Amino acid sequence: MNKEEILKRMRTAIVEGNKDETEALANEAIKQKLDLNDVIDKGYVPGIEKVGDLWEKGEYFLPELITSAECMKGAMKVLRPELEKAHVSARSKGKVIIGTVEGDIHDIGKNLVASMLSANGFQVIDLGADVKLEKFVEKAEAENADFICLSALLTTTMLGQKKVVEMLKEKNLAGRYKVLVGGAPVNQKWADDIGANGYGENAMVAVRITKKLTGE
Ligand code: B12
Repeated sequence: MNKEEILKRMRTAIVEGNKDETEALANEAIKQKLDLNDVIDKGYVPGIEKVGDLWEKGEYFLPELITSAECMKGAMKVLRPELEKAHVSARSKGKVIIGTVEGDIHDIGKNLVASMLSANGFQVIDLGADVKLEKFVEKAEAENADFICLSALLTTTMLGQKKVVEMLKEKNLAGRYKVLVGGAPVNQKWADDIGANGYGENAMVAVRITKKLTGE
């Protein structure tokens, strides 16, 4: 199998949600000593982007999206040790701290956003769900992050997003991090009202906005 064939099959495997094939191809790429940044950028990422498009068009539903995101995670799990071993860091577009805010255990959407960002070249630090608000700021500081992504699915917990923005202001860190908000009860108006830098209605939009904010 030549490189082009491998990249094409990677795209297809992600779109079809074929985990075994996705991982087998990652191993094949390692065996053939292919440029792993190319493998991610030209093989897997176009696959997950296609999945996002199909989802936005209403042709794919949540189960397909989750399966493809899992495939993507599986591929990255195979590739990551090799990338580290070779001291070739994947071309990171920026560092993202993400989590679902305190009091809220919904994490499906947050996980999708984290996977999509990671698949699109961002270094993602996922703090999980029900995350103490101070932890977002502490972790962003400790990791020298570029973005803080806050997910909230409850009308009560979305207030946590506002509090994080306020916390940043209190600590004179306003503008230091780009804050993105999302979740079912959240909208652009809310993002504007609380002074967040962006709102994404779904994972693909989250990627688009994050890329835009990095100047891409
Ligand atoms: C699944 C679900 C659950 C599961 C969660 C499982 C899990 N591990 O996540 C369980 C059963 C545990 C659950 C529990 C509860 N739930 Co619930 N849940 C849902 C449900 C049906 C789907 C949520 C979901 O996963 N959607 C699919 C994902 C893909 O979509 P998403 O989360 O919106 O994420 C996308 C975008 O919003 C965006 N996005 C998300 N986060 C971010 C972040 C950033 C930065 C960006 C840019 C974008 C972004 O991208 C994502 C991917 O495309 C919703 C209904 C709904 N319509 O949302 C109710 C819902 C959110 N739940 C609700 C409630 C009330 C509860 C409970 C309080 C119920 C109870 N009485 O115990 C508890 C909450 C407990 C707690 N403290 O958190 C209400 C909230 C009402 C409100 N207005 O506050 C809803 C709306 C149901 C309803 N109509 O009443 N729930």
